[in-house]
Amino acid sequence: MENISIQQFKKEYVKKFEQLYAYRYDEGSSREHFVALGELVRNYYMNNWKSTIDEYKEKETKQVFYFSMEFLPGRMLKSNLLNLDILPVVEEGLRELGLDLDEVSMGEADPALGNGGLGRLASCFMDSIASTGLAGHGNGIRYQYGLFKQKFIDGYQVELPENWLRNGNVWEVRKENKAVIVRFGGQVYMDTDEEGNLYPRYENTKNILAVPYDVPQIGYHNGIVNNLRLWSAEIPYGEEYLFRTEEERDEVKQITEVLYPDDSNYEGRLLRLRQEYFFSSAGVQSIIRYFKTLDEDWSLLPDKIAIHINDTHPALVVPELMRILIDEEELTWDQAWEITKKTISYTNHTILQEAMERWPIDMLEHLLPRIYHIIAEINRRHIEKKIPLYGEELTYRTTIIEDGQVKMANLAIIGSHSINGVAKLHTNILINETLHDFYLMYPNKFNNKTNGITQRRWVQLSNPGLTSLLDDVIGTDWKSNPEELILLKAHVDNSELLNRLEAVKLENKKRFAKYVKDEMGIEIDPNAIFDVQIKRLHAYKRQLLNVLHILDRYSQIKENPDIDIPKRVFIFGAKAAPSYHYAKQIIKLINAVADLVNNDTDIKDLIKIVFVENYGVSLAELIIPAADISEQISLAGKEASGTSNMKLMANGALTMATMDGATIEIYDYVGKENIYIFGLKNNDVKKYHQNQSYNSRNIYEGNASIKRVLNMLVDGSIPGIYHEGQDIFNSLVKFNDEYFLLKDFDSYIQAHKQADKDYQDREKWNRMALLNVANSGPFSSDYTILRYADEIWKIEPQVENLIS
Ligand code: 26V
Repeated sequence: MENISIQQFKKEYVKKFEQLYAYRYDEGSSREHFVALGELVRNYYMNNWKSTIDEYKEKETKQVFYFSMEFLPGRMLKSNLLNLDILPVVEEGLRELGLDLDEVSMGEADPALGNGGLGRLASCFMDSIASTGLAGHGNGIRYQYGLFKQKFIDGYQVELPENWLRNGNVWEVRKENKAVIVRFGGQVYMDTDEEGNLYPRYENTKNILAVPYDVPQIGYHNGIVNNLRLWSAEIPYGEEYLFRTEEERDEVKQITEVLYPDDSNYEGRLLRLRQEYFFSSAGVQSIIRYFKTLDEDWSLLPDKIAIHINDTHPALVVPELMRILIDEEELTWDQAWEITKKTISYTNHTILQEAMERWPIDMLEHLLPRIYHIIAEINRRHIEKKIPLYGEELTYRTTIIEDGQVKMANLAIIGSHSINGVAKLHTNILINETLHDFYLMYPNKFNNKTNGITQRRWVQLSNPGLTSLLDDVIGTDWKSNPEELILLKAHVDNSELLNRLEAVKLENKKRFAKYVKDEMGIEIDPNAIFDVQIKRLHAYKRQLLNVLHILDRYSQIKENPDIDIPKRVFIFGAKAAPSYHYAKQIIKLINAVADLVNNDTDIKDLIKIVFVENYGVSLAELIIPAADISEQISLAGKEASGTSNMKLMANGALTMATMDGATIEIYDYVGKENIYIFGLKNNDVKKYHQNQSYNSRNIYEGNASIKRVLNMLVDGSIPGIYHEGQDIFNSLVKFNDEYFLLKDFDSYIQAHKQADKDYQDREKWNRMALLNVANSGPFSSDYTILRYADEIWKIEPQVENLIS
């Protein structure tokens, strides 16, 4: 982006606005201003978008395609301005026009095309791929409705549709000329042509048109603009007569209508399988079409293209690529198989067995007959080849098809050259436990890639106060090379700086407090400790343990009103899957405890509870800079990585944590003095399971404070939770507390007592906060993505990087 002056920007902006709306710009709403600004900003990147894509093609640069069922980009306006290096000019220009960029930015819808960590990671990766100058693109689904909008009614979660496209989307470009056909259903017969070659003949298939909408992925100050391609399902032109009934037409629309709001409990739903094949097939077809413009030699495909699959949701790319190479390009099975494996790589994102995808054979065979044939043949050859090497027992434990089901993780591992976990512990658990049989077969496929986050969105954009502090103290190089944040360490004893850090935090807390007052009518004290747990609601993440701590603290204060502890504000943000009954009961519990505690004047505001509605990327941007404590309290061995832990750390929050996921690596960097660790370790949990020696009722009976807190769930102390209180109590006492909350309770309480004490010594606290910021550099997704590029995708940055 060549330099643009404030004057010029203002002129162009006013002209753009008035051309769009035919009235004066100062009469516009934020939404209209957002659209006008978006339209103008498009002009600033369109040339680079075209030249980036042209150049990759001209130079035949190897490109990676990141297939993900979910992306959570957040609002894109400010991020695009930042990366184009025109944020200050636009901000000032608007100010001079009497407009406020932050307000204009609120006119943009936040695309919630994902559930949680996996989708947000995909978007951090898209930003990092472009910003480190890598040739890489996203491939996903353009859901008409994003993740449901959450409301609380009487403390219960209610889900409303999220029609994020209602007012259009300025960033996307519909590319009808790049549409492809995706085939479903029907029958397939193997026939021979005149030359005696076998080929599949299809009958009665339903052909759906996949239309791409491309969204630019702008690199940070480097002129690169990559592509995020989101597919939408339509009836093919001129074939409307084949979709005569309302039902048939609806079936097409439905494919890309809604995002499944479940992120942990696998359900074999036909529509979901349709979605998975739809975007996998469309993506592979468009890649193949591109490759054919370059080369005739199929063996070069893995030298020009890498396909990465974000969890198993796009695992059908394996048989789809095989299908195209064999059926359409007439390669032999062995040729096609080598190419497929070399092209595809896979990331696993979960340890939970209940989240592993398995499709019933009948369903797959019916919906995708040819694809099923190919999977069955992959499986047959796998068994035939591995039995002589590994014996029957091990081989049969690794089959793709078993008990009438197709196991997608097994397909992804067998059909790719790389499988990685997302934090060291997670990868070790895959290697030693969950996927051990595969590790014995393919030790070289396994590798770790600890997750990361982009400091551009999560520090520069969301925390301008911290950003200018950093610029003043260590210079600006950290922005392109976040490891430079470690330079901050040299200033750990500079008390003036520590005070400034505290002042920045206070400002951010005031900003959030204002939101809470305006939106929820709750008054919170910015001098209190802001204690934050923001993530999907799930039993293993143990929001309930957080609540038990609050209830314990509440009882202590009631007992001893003169207790000398700092004020605390407990902040929650969490959506529950609509069908996840227990998670929804915990939402109700948190809201009921909030009602009780927030309105109890006896406790003199020593505790406040804020459960924000509709937590998502935009709210995260407001909450994270205001956090003092980051709750990462999953049962050890359950959270694959976590990424809010990294965002919170980068913003100077202290982590309250079990040794789980990437939090272990945070601990390794900041050191034990600058983090609060409590609870069982993964090995302890394993031992309890092996010996079946855990007995939560004994703990309940033998621990007075636990007993007091749990009794509150059932004795009417908390109004309005008659059923929920009983069910939750039973889960902890009668059904043996699956996630060991009671076992970890005491050490959790102790850790919080230590945090109270430390907060009263503000210099100490600020020093710890500073060291957290200083050590957060290694968790930049830029480094993560460069390791993917180097070790898995074998691609190199196309521009000079400051990163060594
Ligand atoms: C899983 C499933 C399984 C059932 C079908 C629907 C569905 C939809 C989404 C998902 C994603 C669950 C996996 C996930 O989000 N894992 C999270 O990935 C983060 C990024 O690697 C990681 O930080 C979190 O620890 C992990 O829980």
